[in-house]
Amino acid sequence: MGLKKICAGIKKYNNFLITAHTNLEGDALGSELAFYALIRKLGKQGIILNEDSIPYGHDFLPGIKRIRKLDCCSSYIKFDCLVVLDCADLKRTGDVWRLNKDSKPILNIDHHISNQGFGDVHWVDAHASSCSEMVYRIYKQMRLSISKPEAIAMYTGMMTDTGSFRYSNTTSFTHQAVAELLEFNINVPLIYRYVYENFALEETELLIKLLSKINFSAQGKIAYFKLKRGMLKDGAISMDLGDQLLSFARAIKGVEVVALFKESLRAKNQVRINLRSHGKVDVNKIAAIFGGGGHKTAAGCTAHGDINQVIKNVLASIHQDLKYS
Ligand SMILES: [Mn+2]
Repeated sequence: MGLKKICAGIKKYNNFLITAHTNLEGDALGSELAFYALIRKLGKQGIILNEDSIPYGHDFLPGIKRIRKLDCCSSYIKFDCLVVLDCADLKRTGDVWRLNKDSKPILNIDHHISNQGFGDVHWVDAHASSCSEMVYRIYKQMRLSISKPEAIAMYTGMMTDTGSFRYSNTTSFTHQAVAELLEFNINVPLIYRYVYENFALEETELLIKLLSKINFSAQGKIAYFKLKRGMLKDGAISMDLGDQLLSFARAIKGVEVVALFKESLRAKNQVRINLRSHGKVDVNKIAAIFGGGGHKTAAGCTAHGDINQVIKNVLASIHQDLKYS
């Protein structure tokens, strides 16, 4: 299955429920907004709905107010097709997938290598930089014109998932797409500032505190952070802050893999794990051992159990992989 089947699917239905993964970030939001604009250009209707609320710093995205958060009224939403963006599996939508009580057809558009192809029509391209880049390709395939709001949305998605066009998922196609989007006079420095240089002072203080708690293993090849629930009692750590910790650690000479272990604020004995790699270790495979997935150089999973035991188990798997890489 692929792009053409997705386009045929879009043409077939008229009322879309559009969603993406929990812990929203630039690519989830960017692909949702660009996809919504696309179906509107085709004269169709849709609603964007997510389990989580809009993350800090993303209010600049045109049309962001249109994005709704799951609540008790959500079960009354009528749709004839569920569109799942940027999700390796259906459960990554949180509880949004449960709204599909009547088993309406599902379109699955994603770039995670761990995506097994759920849904009635799926298009999974692990070589795409981002889900936003895939939505860009739908525009091209359907010969739809792009206007400034969706150009901003897709640019933000591509920028976010490529670490500002520096990770290995950045291709010449990504740059070609971005070159076209920049024709709309997008204010790049402003987007960058909103997304990356927008820390609240309290977050900065927390970041400094957390950075000082960095741990190393495997002769400095693994760097990791253990974030206990109490450390985050002043509100959840934002994805951005987690990203800062991961980015900082992966910039240290000799570090091959970075891991962030975070005790869940929602459920006891649940640990969220974020992994980054320079490529020697396939962190998608490591995450898969613990029921998660993602990309070769960026992946995540949720493990159950005591955080110290979880750290021990995950580090053992990474050690094993380092030995053979
Ligand atoms: Mn993505």
